[in-house]
Amino acid sequence: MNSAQNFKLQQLVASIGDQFAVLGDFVAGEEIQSGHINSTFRASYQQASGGVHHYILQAINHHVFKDPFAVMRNVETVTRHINARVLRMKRDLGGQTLNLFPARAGGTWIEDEKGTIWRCYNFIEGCVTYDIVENPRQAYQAAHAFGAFQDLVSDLDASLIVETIPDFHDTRKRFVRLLDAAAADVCGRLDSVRPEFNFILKRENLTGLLLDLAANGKIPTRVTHNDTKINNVMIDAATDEAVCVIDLDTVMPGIALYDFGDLVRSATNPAAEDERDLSKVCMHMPLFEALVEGYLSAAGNFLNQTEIDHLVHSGKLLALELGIRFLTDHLEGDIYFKTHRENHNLDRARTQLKLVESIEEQEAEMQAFVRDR
Ligand code: ADP
Ligand code: GN1
Ligand code: MG
Repeated sequence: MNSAQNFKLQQLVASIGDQFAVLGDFVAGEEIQSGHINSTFRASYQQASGGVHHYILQAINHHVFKDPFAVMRNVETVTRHINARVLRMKRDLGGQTLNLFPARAGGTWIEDEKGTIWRCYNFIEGCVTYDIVENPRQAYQAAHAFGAFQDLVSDLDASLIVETIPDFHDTRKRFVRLLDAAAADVCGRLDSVRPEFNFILKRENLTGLLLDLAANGKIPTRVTHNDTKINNVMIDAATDEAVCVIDLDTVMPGIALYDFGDLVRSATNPAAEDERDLSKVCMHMPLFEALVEGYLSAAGNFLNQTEIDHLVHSGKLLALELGIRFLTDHLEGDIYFKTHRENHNLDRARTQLKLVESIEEQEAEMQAFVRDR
């Protein structure tokens, strides 16, 4: 970044931060690059008493979230519920929870001159997010945290939550949208992605299994997180303990298995989500085992047997679903996920499909681990 760009960034962060009830004098702002959807900044403020306070300032992506006000109402409901429950339980879940800071003009958000909605969160201190899990302890901790999150919101009145992205995990509809994108082929990219496209076509039968089980009442609808990617949980930098689940924009009624499946696809792969060398991409068994143990240690007492029987399937399904979504975005001209290089969504789609393949190869072993544990 050159100095003119940095000057603009500092001005932007300071002017947004100014509109929230933050304490101290603005020192610096920096953009946080992880995350494919919102624009996220860390703002630092010097305190009169010495020391520096950090805050998160985040612009909601209104191309993805068509009703950002509904997103904010959901986030208010969910954070209030979680904070009340954590307080009631008199249990310190790692000491930090996510809180919205009020805007000086009232409410929990501000609107900038372009009509973008911004919010301010407490910065979860001493923690980091990982795009790639480094060891089984982190996987165990992350899965435990998302299981505990599902437990915390299990008594939240689902009618208070707006479905901010309808059919978010409806893999069958995601599949149909891919077919539509391929038929339209607006960027003329279909011919160059035939192997990936055909790989997905062959697996159409996977897309409806959980939807059918839910429709038949075999698995319940719960309030779930719906975006349990490994970098959506803050992990203590010193102890590797999961401290706080973040990115609450997609908390909606859903299926618990989607949360577990998203963990499998994002936390068992020792390579990056956009790794170009596919020989590095695989489902790593020790990480899967840690996820199962961590998740069931928090969620095992409320999941039913059908849910437990489909833990492995959920990993395969979510990798396929993300493969479908990234390939669709590639065909549609990169209009949904943030991209940083040419063919970025295609590279991401390829890693997800490689993961599907890797899970297929190890499915029997994974299933045996869940059964015999
Ligand atoms: P996106 O929807 O774009 O993924 P996130 O809410 O996940 O946005 O935020 C992006 C990144 O910003 C996270 O992966 C994390 O590294 C960082 N982040 C977000 N909220 C906080 C917070 N309250 N404290 C510290 N870091 C945060
Ligand atoms: C997005 O916002 P982020 O980066 O945590 C996406 C998820 C995908 C993920 C893939 C609202 O998550 O659904 O699984 O990218 N979020 C939304 O990396 O679409
Ligand atoms: Mg995120």
